[in-house]
Amino acid sequence: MLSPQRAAASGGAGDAMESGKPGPVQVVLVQKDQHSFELEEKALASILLQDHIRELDVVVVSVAGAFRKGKSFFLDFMLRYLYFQKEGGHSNWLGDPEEPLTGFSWRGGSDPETTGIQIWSEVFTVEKPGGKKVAVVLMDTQGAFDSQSTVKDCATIFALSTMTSSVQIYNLSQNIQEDDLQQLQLFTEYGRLAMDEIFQKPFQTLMFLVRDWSFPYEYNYGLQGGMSFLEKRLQVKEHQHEEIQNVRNHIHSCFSSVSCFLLPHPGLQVATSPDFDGKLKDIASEFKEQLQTLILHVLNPANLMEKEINGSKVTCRGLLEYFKAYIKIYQGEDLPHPKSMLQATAEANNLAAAASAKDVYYNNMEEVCGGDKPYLSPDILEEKHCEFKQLALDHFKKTKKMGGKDFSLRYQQELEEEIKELYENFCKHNSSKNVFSTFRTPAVLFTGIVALYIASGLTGFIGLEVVAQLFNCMVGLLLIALLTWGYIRYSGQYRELGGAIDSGAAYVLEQATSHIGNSTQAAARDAAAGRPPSDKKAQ
Ligand SMILES: Nc1nc2c(ncn2[C@@H]2O[C@H](COP(=O)(O)OP(=O)(O)OP(=O)(O)O)[C@@H](O)[C@H]2O)c(=O)[nH]1
Ligand SMILES: [Mg+2]
Repeated sequence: MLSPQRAAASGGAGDAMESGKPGPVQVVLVQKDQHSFELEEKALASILLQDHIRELDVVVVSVAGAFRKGKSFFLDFMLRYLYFQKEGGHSNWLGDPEEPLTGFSWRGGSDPETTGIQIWSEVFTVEKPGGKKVAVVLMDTQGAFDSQSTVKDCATIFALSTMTSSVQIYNLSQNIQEDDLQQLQLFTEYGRLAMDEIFQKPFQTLMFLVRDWSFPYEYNYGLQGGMSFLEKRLQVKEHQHEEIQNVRNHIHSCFSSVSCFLLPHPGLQVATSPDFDGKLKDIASEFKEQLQTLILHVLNPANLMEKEINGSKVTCRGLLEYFKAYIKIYQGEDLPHPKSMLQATAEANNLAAAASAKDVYYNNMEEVCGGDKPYLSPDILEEKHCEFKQLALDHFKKTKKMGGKDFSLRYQQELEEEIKELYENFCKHNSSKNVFSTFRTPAVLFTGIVALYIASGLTGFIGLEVVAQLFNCMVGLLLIALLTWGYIRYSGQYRELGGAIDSGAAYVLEQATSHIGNSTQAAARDAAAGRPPSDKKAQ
């Protein structure tokens, strides 16, 4: 027999595996600086693949919630119960009043203690009323909302523990607040996202555990009071705002069963004394009474629900595989990043403002050079672009947005990029409306044919037969090019060949115009150089 009191020192989760004594084992490791997660596969396998339990259906009881709210402390009492049950189960399982509480590492103070996900190295076998043996695993989790974890970190821990447990105890302090429900909604949605092909409710039992309940005169301590309180809190009424209704419907749609337990305050010694080490004598008797009821309820063999995924029960061996699969999903980049409410709202504000500013630009440009508008000179088009771009940017800046100036600058830059792309498209569309540009290629080819034809006639007339023949050949070639171009435009086939003819014609035109331009400039220069010096002076 091994009780947690004699278990491995609760300092290092992982020591338990080396020392051979039962203790907490780190199964999900969090790198707080890098915000990354790792599965300690070997440690998890050495627990879940033990011969006597690997093929048993598994029951996983997990406790999750905000940091510093007595989660590990509560789990240690569950351990006590399970060890006393294992010994033969006498009634006073709470133990000796002088015995300090050990097991999962817990302590006073304001800084977080548990990190990642830990499970107890000893898996308990419990016989259910029908005689079926199940394996019970206890899971402790890192407290949410500490100052080092991002929303994504907290959501990942909560989601992973909810996905791998059959009973998730959501540990809350004093009350069930709307923000508690909203966080639960966000975290469970993050979990649901990672599970593909869910045919039923994705998660099993959720128990709201309200610590330090101070209103027993409204709702009694315990399960009954808790259930009436929860019913009131999760009520969906018609006149409620959609947002309030959504949260409640989401919770009901995610868990097959939802319950609530109201636990009294454990006394000032527990909450405030730096010397408190878990001795029963220092704990308020009302708390101990309700704690016993709670643990007997959660760990009652009749209430132990085997872990099910998509309707089939999971064995210890299966649980290891699920752990491996789920952690991979959270390590990948496929899932969206859950964000703080402010950040998500600020992003949505900025995106909406940018979209509406883009509309301002687009609609105004459409008015000027849209599909049914005639060709516009490129200079005027650019002028209009600058005017409407400024209008759009003013609209973006004017719209009220959360998140501050620096934050919105990023979205403004993106908006400018998008406007630039739109402008390029408008330019292309506009130039395609230019009649000359449409007929540029045939015009160039036709001019070439006429010029070469005349040249062939002239050279033939002065007796240069060979040169005339050469010109005739070139006329033939250009004629073929013209006909081919016409066929390609008509049929839409061989577009690459059509493109080559177009760029050839464009090149010839460019050369010809630049040549003409150069010779005009040279003529002007010559004319200027030929002027008498007196003229220059006179100027
Ligand atoms: N007020 C109050 N304090 C409690 C209760 N249960 C335990 N504590 C005290 O809360 C402190 C933190 O206990 P832990 O079990 O380490 O808390 P935790 O939620 O596991 O904390 P993290 O691991 O940091 O997330 C200890 O000083 C306990 O004595 C309770 O029901 N009410
Ligand atoms: Mg803890």
